[in-house]
Amino acid sequence: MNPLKQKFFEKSSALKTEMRAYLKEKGDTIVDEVTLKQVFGGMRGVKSMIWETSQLDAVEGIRFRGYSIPELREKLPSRDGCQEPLPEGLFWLMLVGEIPTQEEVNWLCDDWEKRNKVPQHTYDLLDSMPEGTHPMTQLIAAITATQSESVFSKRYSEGMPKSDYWDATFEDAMNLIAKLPLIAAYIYRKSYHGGEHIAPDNSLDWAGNFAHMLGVSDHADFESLMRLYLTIHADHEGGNASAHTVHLVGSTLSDSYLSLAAGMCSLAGPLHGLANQEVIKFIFGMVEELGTTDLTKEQIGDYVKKTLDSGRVIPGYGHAVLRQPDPRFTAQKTFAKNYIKDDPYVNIVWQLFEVVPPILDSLGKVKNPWPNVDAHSGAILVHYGLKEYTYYTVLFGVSRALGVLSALCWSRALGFPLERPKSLTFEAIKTFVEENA
Ligand code: CMX
Repeated sequence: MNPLKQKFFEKSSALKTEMRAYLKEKGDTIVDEVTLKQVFGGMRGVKSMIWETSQLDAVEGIRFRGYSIPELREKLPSRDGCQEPLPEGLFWLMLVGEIPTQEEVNWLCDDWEKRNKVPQHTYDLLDSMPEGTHPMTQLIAAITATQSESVFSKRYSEGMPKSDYWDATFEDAMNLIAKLPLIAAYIYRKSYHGGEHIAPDNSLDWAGNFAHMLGVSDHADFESLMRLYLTIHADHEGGNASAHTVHLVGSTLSDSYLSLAAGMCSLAGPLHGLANQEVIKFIFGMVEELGTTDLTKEQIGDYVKKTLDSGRVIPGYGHAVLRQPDPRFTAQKTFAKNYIKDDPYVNIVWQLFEVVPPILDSLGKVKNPWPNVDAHSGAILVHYGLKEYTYYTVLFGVSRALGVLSALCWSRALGFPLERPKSLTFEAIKTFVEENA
């Protein structure tokens, strides 16, 4: 058995035994009360699932297995000459709860390289899609088509016992993650560069190779950006829409491919991952209307208010859980400060950071006026030449696969059942309230 799989098996078997015993003893403990506001309001904050790979605090932001983003930047292995962490290291950490050694990360890098073959019919399907098909639609279709490779699906049809679900899910997760940069780069080159594809450079790491195959910049800093980007977007505990979708669909024993494709459908919504394209579109629109990138705060403020008055949201701001600036925003701001000097679009992102929160606060209804992860990414990508913003959510999706698929391995290893919450009609709610007044 490979070293990561062996470690995962040992850790998950131990936790499964511990959890079962714990539930037997404490299973009737009440952990939450649910109000009508939560029932009607998108289940905000209802404690109702187990997600081992990361946990979100409203003020502090995300912690992956207890480590904050600044700690990950310091502790995760990196590649020679690059200060940013390797996403392979984060995957290892999420899967087995330990910061890997450099050797372990090198092993994972090599293992993914061996698994990174994409079936021809996936490329043929992408080639058959009409010009202008949104890259997220292409990604979802391509992941679904690649499901023909699913080890879980094959073994299930052959009568796989429950005790082996974790193993087949592990194989699918590893295979799919290894293939995703090739699929995603293919979508990019096909959509914006006349189908001139760039062969992988297998001497590079997972993120570095992805940056190479995108072919937007031969600057080593772009590879560094991709390593950071693919690390910080990976996971945001289990209740966010893309993660929860993967969890829900996976609970039916749909394999990793179908579960991830479903999660990508969630990520493709403008209130979630698509916000990263909406942010730069918003900034481009503002620059076009005002005729300059040299904007005053008053001009930006007026444009923001006009957007709000027209009944739209300010993309990249607000969050369902966070109540402070998103540390993923701050990590990108730090990156931009270290690597980029005086870029007009980066400067606008920083001006928006000063202008937007007081305006959103003044509306009196926005619970979190601060920037989220999507507020910054576009301006940095534009700086390195990746200007085709309809592609941005695909980058988010490639990263998100690391978190949701490692979590899916845990779900199958811990034997979590089919998810099935209760819904009610409004009439039933009113009757319940009356009877319990
Ligand atoms: N601009 C304008 N209005 C906003 C707002 C924003 N950025 N954020 C919240 N509001 C509004 C909501 O639309 C809601 O208005 P109504 O009561 O009129 O419907 C009100 O403020 C209360 O919303 P909330 O409780 O503060 O926020 P929610 O938990 O309902 O929604 C989110 C969270 C992210 C959907 C929302 O802040 C938003 O629409 N932001 C802009 C889109 C965005 O950046 N999404 C990306 C999030 C990160 C990610 O998943 O990638």
